Order: sequence, then structure tokens, then C-alpha cells
Amino acid sequence: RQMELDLHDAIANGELHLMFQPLFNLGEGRVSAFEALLRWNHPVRGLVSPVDFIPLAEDTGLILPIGEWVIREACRAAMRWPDHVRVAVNVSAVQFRNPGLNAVVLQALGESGLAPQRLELEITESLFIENVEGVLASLHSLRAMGVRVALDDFGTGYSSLSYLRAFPFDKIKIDRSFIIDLMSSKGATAIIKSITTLADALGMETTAEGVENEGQLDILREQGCSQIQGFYFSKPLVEADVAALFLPGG
Ligand code: G
Ligand code: G
Ligand code: MN
Ligand code: NA
Repeated sequence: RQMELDLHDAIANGELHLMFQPLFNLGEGRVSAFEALLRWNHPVRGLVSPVDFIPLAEDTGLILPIGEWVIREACRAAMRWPDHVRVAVNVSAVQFRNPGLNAVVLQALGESGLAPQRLELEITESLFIENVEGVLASLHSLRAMGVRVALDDFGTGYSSLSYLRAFPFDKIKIDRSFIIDLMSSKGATAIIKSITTLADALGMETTAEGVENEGQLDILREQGCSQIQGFYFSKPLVEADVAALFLPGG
């Protein structure tokens, strides 16, 4: 209960901020996007992970103002980056199912001036458990605005293939659990290969999440993965450090 009251005030008190983790495009040899990752600096508890407060935010409906804040902040930040660099935002199921999401996205794009193609929304398979028709309709209307959509944590849900057939995602983010044992398991490499082959055939990009070493990177490159994201390339950065990367000599 106290946490809920605290979270209610978190935006107004300026306790939320975004970190940005780069996605490195292997074909282009450069950073092509940053994923915005929400942080809550609680006045007493210190840094609270989204894993610990997003569920509370979803149960209380606070995810709507918080999610709106994230989208607006992410668009504003991305305006300071080069045109080819996108920003990816995690959108929770409750937020996605809210009919106001389209208006929130439109307003964030409008007030920041960010081109819609530079905003990528990351959704998870859990959205497809219920009201698939409604979810598909929302996805199509976001797509019609020019916004990109990525399927996050791919492979952790069930019957993932049917979602790929039902909706043309721009990108599949391969869950970290498939990257972890890439060096020790032939099966893991085969799975990556089949995902990248499928994605290619469907015209989708692939991002490998949680890449932590060069051995994993080599296998992912060999298997035709489009982008890598993970501590091996970079941890999540504060906004000022991202901006500094794009200054001359940065
Ligand atoms: O960076 P990391 O430990 O913080 O992220 C933990 C989890 O929180 C991940 O599953 C990530 O997708 C989720 N997450 C991070 N930022 C956001 C956000 O802005 N909105 C939502 N809904 N989830 C987020
Ligand atoms: O669920 P989602 O993919 O949105 O969550 C991203 C999460 O993965 C964040 O918590 C982020 O901090 C974390 N993360 C990013 N790179 C790595 C990595 O290389 N290793 C590990 N263990 N976690 C990572
Ligand atoms: Mn994500
Ligand atoms: Na993920």
C-alpha cells in the first residue's frame, strides 16, 4: 500500500528516469537503436527494478501515466540522436490494451517531432492470450501510423509461430535464455538458425538479447542475426552518455 502511494507520486517527484541500452546492427557495423529501460529511484529504498514495480503499476492502473511518461521521454531523448537511430519502448499488456495508447503515441510523436519510423514498441507474447482480434487491430493501427513493432522475449511463450503468421512484426527479439548456452549446446545454435531463417523469410529483423561474450557474438553473426544487444557490447547508459556518443569525437 505504501509502495502504491509512493509510485503514485514517483512521476511528479521526478523519481523516474530512463536508461538506454544500444542495439548494435551487425550488417551496418553501427548502433541502430537504443532500448529505453525504466528506473525508479525511490527516496528510501533506492533503485527499484521494473521487475518489482511494473506488476504493481499494472494492478493499480498506474502503468498508464507511467507508460505515457516513458513514451514521451523516449521520443524526446531520441530527437537528440542521429536520424538513423531508433528508440525502442517496452509496452506492457495493460498499457497496450488501453484504447488511449494510439493517442498517447501520436501526442508523443507530435510534441517531440520524432518521425514515427524511429519509434519501436516492444510487446510480448502474453498479449496474445486473450482477445487476439483486438490486439491485431491495435497493432495494425499503430503500424498505419508508421510506428514499428517488435516481439520481445521471443520463444518464452507458447505457440509463437502462430503470432508470427498473424502479424508482420518488424523485429523479433530472441530471448536471452536462447543466448546463454549458445557456446555449449549445438541445439541452441540450431534454434537461432531456425529463428533467423524464419524471420528472413517473413521480412523481419532479429535482435539477440543478453549477448555477454565474443563467442556468442561470433555464432550469432554466423547464423545471420541482424542485431545484438547485451553487456558484451554495452550496459544500459544514462541519457547524457548516449548523447555524448554522438558528439564529434564521441
Ligand atoms: O533493465 P531491466 O532489468 O531493468 O528490465 C527488467 C524488465 O523490466 C524487462 O522485462 C523490461 O522489459 C521491463 N521494463 C523495463 N522498462 C520498462 C518500461 O518502461 N515499461 C515496461 N512495461 N517494462 C519495462
Ligand atoms: O524483457 P526485456 O528484454 O525488455 O528486458 C531487458 C532486460 O535485459 C533488462 O533488464 C536489461 O538490463 C537486461 N539485460 C540487457 N543486456 C543483458 C545482458 O547482457 N545480460 C543480462 N543478464 N541481462 C541483460
Ligand atoms: Mn524489451
Ligand atoms: Na526481452
